[in-house]
Amino acid sequence: QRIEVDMRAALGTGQFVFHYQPIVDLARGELAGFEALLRWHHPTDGVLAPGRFVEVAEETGLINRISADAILQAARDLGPLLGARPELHLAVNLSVRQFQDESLVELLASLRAQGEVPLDRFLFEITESLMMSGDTNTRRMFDLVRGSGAKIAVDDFGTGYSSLVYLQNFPVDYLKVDRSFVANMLENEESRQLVSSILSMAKSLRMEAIAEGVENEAQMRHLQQQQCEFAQGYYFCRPLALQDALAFAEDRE
Ligand code: G
Ligand code: G
Ligand code: MN
Ligand code: NA
Repeated sequence: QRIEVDMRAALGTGQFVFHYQPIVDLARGELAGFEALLRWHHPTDGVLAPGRFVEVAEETGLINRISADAILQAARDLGPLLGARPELHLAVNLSVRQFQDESLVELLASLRAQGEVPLDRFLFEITESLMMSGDTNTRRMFDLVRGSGAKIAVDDFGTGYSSLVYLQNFPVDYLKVDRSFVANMLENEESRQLVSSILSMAKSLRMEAIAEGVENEAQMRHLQQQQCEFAQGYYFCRPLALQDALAFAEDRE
């Protein structure tokens, strides 16, 4: 497969970088952090989104190196910004395979050794399927990540089949409300009820909620009224290249 050959050649060359989507604190109307979204600056095919390459990266296991490189680079890039605004969080997606791999331990150690960004500024986004995998290593990894001070969010919450028991058994800090619910919540009573259930579930479990895919002011206001703590989406901002993310953060000071 050409893509795999290209991917191996790209390792360590800086072709994999993050774009950053702002996450806003709804009560304060302030920037709370960024979600890091992987992009591949392919030498001939342009800028590729994860949909084009993450599956192959996962199958080949290359995702661990690609992601670790990108995260270490992000920590260096964001060091000065986080120094100026220490309350910012950087949310990073980890697949099931990444979360269960020993290289996560090394990554946390490298981040700590690098010292640019304290680990408690990181928020790792995992999927519901990770909690259901039953892998005995998962629990150990959870404790390791939480022990480092990093936070954990469950991404796309509500689209998987996780039961409440998993949420009780795993120490999770945030639930991310899947954007499909947000997209429909003002027109569709069921989506609205779902969003409101997820928000109250988060509250009763002492977690905070981050709504994804907010595309207009009406959605933003509804979430604010429902006391959803954080939101992201095109209404606020698209994912930005590093320089633009820095400018965005400076504007909000
Ligand atoms: O912009 P968007 O196309 O970036 O992202 C599409 C999907 O790819 C999202 O579901 C997101 O969770 C996933 N994704 C983005 N960046 C990463 C990453 O660094 N690692 C992993 N495993 N998934 C990512
Ligand atoms: O699954 P993950 O949540 O990590 O997905 C992030 C994906 O959602 C990225 O592909 C990102 O580009 C996309 N995205 C971010 N904001 C919006 C939005 O407001 N609307 C839509 N449709 N997609 C969004
Ligand atoms: Mn995500
Ligand atoms: Na998501």
